[in-house]
Amino acid sequence: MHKIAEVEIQHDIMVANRKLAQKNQKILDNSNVFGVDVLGAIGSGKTSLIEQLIQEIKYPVAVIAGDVISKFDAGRFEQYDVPVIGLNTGKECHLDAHLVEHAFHDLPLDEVDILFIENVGNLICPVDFDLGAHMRMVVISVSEGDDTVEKHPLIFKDADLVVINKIDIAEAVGADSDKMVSDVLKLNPDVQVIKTSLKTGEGFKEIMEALEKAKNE
Ligand SMILES: Nc1nc2c(ncn2[C@@H]2O[C@H](COP(=O)(O)OP(=O)(O)OP(=O)(O)O)[C@@H](O)[C@H]2O)c(=O)[nH]1
Ligand SMILES: [Mg+2]
Repeated sequence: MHKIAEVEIQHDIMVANRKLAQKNQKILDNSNVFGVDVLGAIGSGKTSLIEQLIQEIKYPVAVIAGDVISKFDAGRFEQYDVPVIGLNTGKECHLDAHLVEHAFHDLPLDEVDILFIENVGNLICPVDFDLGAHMRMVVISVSEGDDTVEKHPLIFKDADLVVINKIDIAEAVGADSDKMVSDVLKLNPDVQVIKTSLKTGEGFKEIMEALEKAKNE
């Protein structure tokens, strides 16, 4: 009996979130904003990647930074003089469409072309919570181990772009980055997978091109 009630509540939450996500996408579309949900493993380089993109992208950019507690990542983005909203999720391990909609109220969306939404770092909870973004970019790194994709398949099935970061340290941590690429493609044959090092710059240009292409589609 107890289990049945839990499933129903969960179901309602998912339905409500999907509706709000659709509403969010309409809000973005009305302001001509391309939304990118940046999700992936903890410490894989999500903030570092967005920081570099902010500096290179020629369009006006804004960021929503999701963290369990604190405003560490929001603080990192603020130094680039772009609109930033830090969202705390408290005990939750993911952003949801309702939280993101609140952040929209405090962003000058009509002056923005690309909105990056950095989700809470992990490969499990954010999967089911559509935020209304146009693109899901999943960032993992070799330091989580080259079996990460096999162990957490769901997040890769819905990804529009997968970044495998920190290839500069692949040898040091004994990870086979090519295996990680082929594991992603087994789950999602059409997705673009880009190997990067944000330390050496390898692969960064391809991410810029992939974003530009997706934005203009
Ligand atoms: N060697 C190496 N280190 C990197 C690379 N990219 C990021 N880092 C480092 O990895 C650490 C974590 O980077 P962040 O950008 O904070 O990672 P994150 O995914 O935003 O982390 P959370 O928000 O806490 O989940 C930092 O010390 C970065 O300098 C890379 O390509 N190579
Ligand atoms: Mg971060």
